[in-house]
This record gives sequence, C-alpha cells and structure tokens, in this order.
Amino acid sequence: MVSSTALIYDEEMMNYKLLWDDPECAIEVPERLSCSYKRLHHYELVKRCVQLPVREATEEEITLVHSPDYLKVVKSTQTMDVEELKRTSKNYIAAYFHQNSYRCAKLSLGGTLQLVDAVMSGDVRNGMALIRPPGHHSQRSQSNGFCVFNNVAVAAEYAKDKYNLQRILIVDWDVHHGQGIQYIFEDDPSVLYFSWHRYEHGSFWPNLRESDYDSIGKGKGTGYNINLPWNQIGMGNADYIAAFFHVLLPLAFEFNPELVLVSAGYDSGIGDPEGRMCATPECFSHLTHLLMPLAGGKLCMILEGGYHLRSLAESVSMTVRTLLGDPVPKLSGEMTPCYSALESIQNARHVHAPYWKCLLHDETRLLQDISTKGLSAAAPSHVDASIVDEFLESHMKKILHPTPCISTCVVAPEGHTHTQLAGVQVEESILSKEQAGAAISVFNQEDLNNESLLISVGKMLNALDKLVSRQTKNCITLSPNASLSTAVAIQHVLHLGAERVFCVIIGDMDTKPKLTNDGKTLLLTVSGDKTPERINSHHETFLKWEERPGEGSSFFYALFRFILPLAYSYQPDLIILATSSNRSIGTKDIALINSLLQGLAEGAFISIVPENEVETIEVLSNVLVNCTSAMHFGPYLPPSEECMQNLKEELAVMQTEWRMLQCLAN
Ligand code: Q9C
Ligand code: ZN
Repeated sequence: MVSSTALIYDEEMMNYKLLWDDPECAIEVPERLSCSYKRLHHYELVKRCVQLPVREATEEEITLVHSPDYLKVVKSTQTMDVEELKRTSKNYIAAYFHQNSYRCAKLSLGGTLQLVDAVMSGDVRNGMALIRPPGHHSQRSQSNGFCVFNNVAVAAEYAKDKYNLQRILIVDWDVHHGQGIQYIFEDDPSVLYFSWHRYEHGSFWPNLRESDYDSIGKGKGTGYNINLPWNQIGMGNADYIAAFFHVLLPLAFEFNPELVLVSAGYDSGIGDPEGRMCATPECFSHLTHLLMPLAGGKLCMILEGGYHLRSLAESVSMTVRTLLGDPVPKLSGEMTPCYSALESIQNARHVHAPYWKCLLHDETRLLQDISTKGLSAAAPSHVDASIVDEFLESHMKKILHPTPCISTCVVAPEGHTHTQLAGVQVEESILSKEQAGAAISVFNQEDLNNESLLISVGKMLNALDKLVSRQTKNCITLSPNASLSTAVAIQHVLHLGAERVFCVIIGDMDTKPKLTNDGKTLLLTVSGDKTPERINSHHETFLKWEERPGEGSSFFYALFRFILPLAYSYQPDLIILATSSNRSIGTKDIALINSLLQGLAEGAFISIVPENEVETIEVLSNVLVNCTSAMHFGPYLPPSEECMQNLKEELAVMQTEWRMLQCLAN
C-alpha cells in the first residue's frame, strides 16, 4: 500500500522575472516559490515527502495543447533583448517574458508531468508541484495572466493518452477563472472542469462573459464545465466549503474520476491583493481532504497563483500536510455562507440540474435578479500586507497542534489479529472499579456479569482518555456489544469535558444513548427503519437510508446534502461513529463517511464496530490508520423516493439551525 506524497520543486524555476515596470505583472515574483518551500521546511514537511526532480517537457507534450506557432514564439524569446521581450509580451494580456521564460515554462510543465506519472504509476499516492510559471490562463496560441504553457490542461491530455483515462476532474480553486482550461476542454466530456472565481458580474479580470455560471460546456461536453462566479469579495471558509458541498462534490462523485488535478492557486486565500477573499490557510486543508476520497486518492496539486507570500506559503503548507495524512485543523470562523455566495451556488446548481442526476432531487430555480448586481464594487479597502502577516503568525499558532504520537488506539478482544491493525497501539488494561462506577448507568445486571464486555469497555475508556487528551489521533473499538459501548463512550467523553460531540449511528442500536439537552451532543442515526420520534429538536436527527441493489452508490448524496453540512455547521470537538450489524448502508459507504468525517474535530474520532464485523473493521481501520480508502464507488444510483422524502423533511427542520445545509439564497 503506497501512502507517500510527492513534492516537486526546483529553484531553477526562480530564474526569471519581470524586467520592466508593469504594475499588473509585478506581483508574480520568484520568491513565491522559495517562500513556499521554506515554509514547508519550517513545518518539517519537505523531508516527509518524496522529492521528485523536474524535467523539461518535450515539444510533443507542449503541442498536446498548444499550437506549433505559439511554441515557436515562446522559444524565440530565449534570445531576445529586453525591448523585444517587452514587445512580445504586449501581444498578450497580463503576460511577461524573460530570456529564461521558455526554459522555466518547460520545467514547470515537465514537473507537472513528473507528478502525474508518479501518481498514475502508483509510486506515490498523491503530491504537489511547486512550479512557476503558472498555467491555467494560457491558451492554445496565447500567453495570458502570467501563464505560458497550460500545465494542468497538458497534464490532463497527457494522462488521457498515456494511461488511457476516460474521466479526469480538474478543480481550479485559484481566485481567477482558468479560462484557458475552459476553452481547451469545453466540448470534451472526459474532463470535468470546475472553477470558482472572483467575477463581480464581469467587472473583475479577465472580464469575460463566459466566466459566468451559465457557461456549462458545449456539444458533447455540455454539463462538464462548472463555473461558480463570486460576485463579491470577502468570500471565506464557509462560502468555499458550501461551494464544495453543494456544487463541486456531488457532481465530482457522480462523475467518478480516475484522476484529480487541482489548479491550486492560493490567491483565493486571505490577504491576497488580487483575490481580496478571506479564506484562512486551514481552509485549503479541508478542500484537499474533501477531494482525497475521489479517484482512489490520485490527487495532484499544481500551483497556479498566490501573491501574498506569507498567506501563499501557509496555505501551500496546509495542503501538503493534508496530502501526507496529518489531522485537518478545525476550520475557523462562523459556519454560515453569505447571501451572495448562496446566490451563485443556487444558480450554478440550477443550470447543471439537467445534466446531473444528483441535482434532480432538490428544487432548483434561477435567481434572475442577483442582489449585488448594479452595485459598484465595495470601496477599495486597502489591507496592509503586513497586517495579514501578523494575523497569520498568531492564527497558525492557534490552529496547529502537535500531531498525536499514537496514530490509532485499538480496543480489540484478546488474541485478535488483524493485518491493518498491526503496529498500532493496542489497549491492554481492563475496566477499573471507578471507571465501571462512572459508566454504570448504562449497564444492566446482565452486562455487569459479562466479563468480555467489561474488559472491552475498560480498554475503551482508557482509549477515550487518550483521545480527548490528544495522545492518540483516533481510536477503533471492536466491541462485543457496540450499542452499549457507544452509550458508554458518549457519557464518558462528556464526563471528560467534550463540548460538542457529533454521534453518528449507522443501523439500529438496542441501547439508546442517554443524551443531554444542553447542545453538547448532536445525534444522527442512519437506518433503514422508519423514523422514530424526535425528542431533542435540533440536536437529534434520523436519516432513513438504504443501499440500493446494483453496482454503484447513492450515499454520497446524503453525505454532501445533509450529513457533512450538518457536521460542519456544528463544528464538533469529537466524533463517535458507531456501526451496528443491523445496518442499511454498504461497507464502502461506511468507509466514505468515516474518511470525510475525519476532516472534523481535528480527527478526534472513535469508531465503534461489532467485533464480528470483519469487513467493516478492515475498511474502518484502513481509513483510520492509513488515512486512506482507495475506494471506487461506481455509478450513481439515485436513492429511493421514500429516502429522499425523509431527507427533505429532516432538511426542512434542521436547516433553520444549521446554516451550511442551505443551498438556496431565497
Ligand atoms: N486587478 C494567476 O493567478 N491581473 N494569474 C489582473 C486585476 C492579472 C493572475 C488585474 C492576474 C493574472 C495565475
Ligand atoms: Zn490567480
């Protein structure tokens, strides 16, 4: 099982820069690379990655996307003097050439292809290419927006050819529209392109009509181009996560890609002079984490923009940390998307509904009169870059905690052997008198005579102590009585001072956990049975969900439409995922919910499984120990009418309180 992360970096790509005065291009500086790399060093991330050398892309590779004439022009800049370079640059929009531009552009593209090869061959699981020049604005015969060759577009064509891929997802989280990528794949259904971008109704660069939400692709590619224009600056963590839940992720999972390429621009992060958005560095951890279950984990991050050096470097570091499988820091800020973001989300969902099954369940409607239209852009509030530096200095200290030295605590019956669990810490001690006393309220007399149960619960309580004090990243309990262990676990973590515990119960439990009515627990039950009565209005919810017969899955719909937005709204500090033998969803679905919930509560997660559920144990421990689930979900199977109806009813109740559930502006 590979679990390594590749890092592509070569300081030779710093050997070009702007040689004349041009305020528009002045932000694209060589230090963008060295600052990012230094920060990775600072966090000791470089040595944890597999460092791969760059190489020059060949002419054949370049012309997978670019015209031979354009290649000739770029090549000719090698021998130009400054005046000629300046003249050539002026033939394009927001572009500049240097004598070394051609060489660096070849390394930048070649480095990208090295990453694709490493990931596709299985040498590494995922990786990041720290490169310049960036690529996503460049077009068949044009340099544009600091981009020379379209690294990501060539990488997609290259991967299609070399590895015979049918479906590639490109996620462009740079704050600018990658119009170059859109043009190249507009009519190609094998490449799903998603871009969010500062747009302001077209008043922001590159000021294109075709950057709006209604450019959905052409011909056979109709439905495979997703634009999410931001019509206001200041979009933040909640807006980005909402865009992922309500637009990108359902479509991406339905598309079921074989490879994911990210146009990873960090000008969408806080402090960037171009983007003027507010997303903090850990947001990029979450975005990365949410993409990791796709394509069996084959995820390539390719640097695009990012012009606030500190913000760029921190966000790059958060991305690489997450690729390596470190716990994802809690997302800061209010988890309520803004009105303008919801307008954009609503419209993007509406125009794509005819092409994607998973969008057909909800009512979608077009918002014709967008609230911010006609308003002039907010008065330019000049944010001093150094204020952001100071903010980031303290912010990162606040959100980053040392990674627990134990990865996974295992509570298993005596003599249990399980390959995935080899080498992780196994709890040995049994239930002490005091502990039994504290947990006693959920035991009955019969339980107290059940020695194997007492031993299991005793070990679990020790493991929970380690979990709450963050000595262990997560925990898996193989229990002789999962339902009772779950009830004890909830009680114990509250006793240890947990403030917000998100409990997810898959299947039916005999012992009903005792819940407090103080907001300290949020209970979600996913079961095939009919809905019991709700007692604890906004802190208790039941989802009727059944796996449908046939190849494929529908569970991701419930995840992105309901479970994850609920969890992100609640912002738990601990998660309990309990599975019973009597469950209505498949093992893959359990693996997926397990993986995705790891993005919350800094990974403080306990999984409770019946000890005889061998397959579930295998899958869960793989996710917990290796932070991976090389899953392939197959096609999207729409859920039954009855399940959909139930989900809608739950949504109606819950979304008044939990704001990330909302995907309509009005
Ligand atoms: N004030 C990349 O991020 N200038 N390119 C826009 C608006 C061009 C950005 C001017 C920005 C190009 C890769
Ligand atoms: Zn950009």
